[in-house]
Amino acid sequence: MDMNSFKQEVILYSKEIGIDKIGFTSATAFTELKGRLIRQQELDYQSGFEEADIEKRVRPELIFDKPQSIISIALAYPSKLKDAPQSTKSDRRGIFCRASWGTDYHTVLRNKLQLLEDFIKDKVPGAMTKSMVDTGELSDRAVAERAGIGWSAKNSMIITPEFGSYVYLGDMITNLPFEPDQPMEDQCGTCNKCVDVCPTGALVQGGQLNSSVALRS
Ligand code: B12
Repeated sequence: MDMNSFKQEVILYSKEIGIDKIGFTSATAFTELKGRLIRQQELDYQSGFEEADIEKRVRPELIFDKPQSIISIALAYPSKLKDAPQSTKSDRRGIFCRASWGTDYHTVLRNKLQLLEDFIKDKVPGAMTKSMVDTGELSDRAVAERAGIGWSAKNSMIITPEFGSYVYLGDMITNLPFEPDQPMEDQCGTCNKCVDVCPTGALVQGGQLNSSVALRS
């Protein structure tokens, strides 16, 4: 099978089903991330939501038989509410975090990944896949960064040139040898505003978040 043209087919199909960005990376170990995760654990900077087994987080072959590639997807969420109801003295309105508007993002991304899995399996009999969104073993950001979805920013988010950081991420491990994409260059440069103004000080330094502070406040 010509993997390059199949990759293009997968990209085209992803657009059809409303995936905003897609990238491909190898399934090799996330070696740099490992040290990072150990350090976060030692410092007690973790949130408790992370997969506890660090080896599983950084070595895809521990959670999938003979992995060859990982597909990363990003879905943008709206950052502005059209015709937002005004809060008035007699009719007070609360403000919900924009990331919580609409259907739970886990459901939305899982459904898109399922469609993508069905498409791949239909075209390539014997294709194996394992998808995850947020609650899986892998670091969704580390996958997205390596697959060229965006850069790993100082505020610790993956920032895309198109949608900023307002994207949710999902991953699919496969046994197909898709050609990997290139990671994107860091675009934070010397800007340090997020760290300087972080109201709780949870951003300890560029790229490092102390979750225990973030969750306490
Ligand atoms: C635990 C967790 C949290 C914790 C801790 C967040 C954190 N910064 O670590 C808490 C509860 C605080 C949290 C909050 C939020 N989260 Co959260 N969270 C996760 C979860 C489950 C694991 C993240 C993790 O392992 N962090 C540990 C750090 C160490 O690793 P990492 O961020 O994954 O990977 C990066 C760093 O390791 C860095 N890195 C690696 N080596 C090195 C070396 C150096 C020197 C440096 C500087 C950096 C660096 O590069 C990696 C890739 O970018 C992921 C889902 C998943 N399974 O991955 C979602 C996830 C990261 N969260 C997400 C979101 C949307 C949020 C919130 C915006 C939710 C909200 N509305 O408030 C906030 C953002 C807060 C923030 N600035 O991070 C998205 C991020 C999307 C994006 N664009 O980046 C994810 C990917 C969920 C998803 N599938 O979409 N989250």
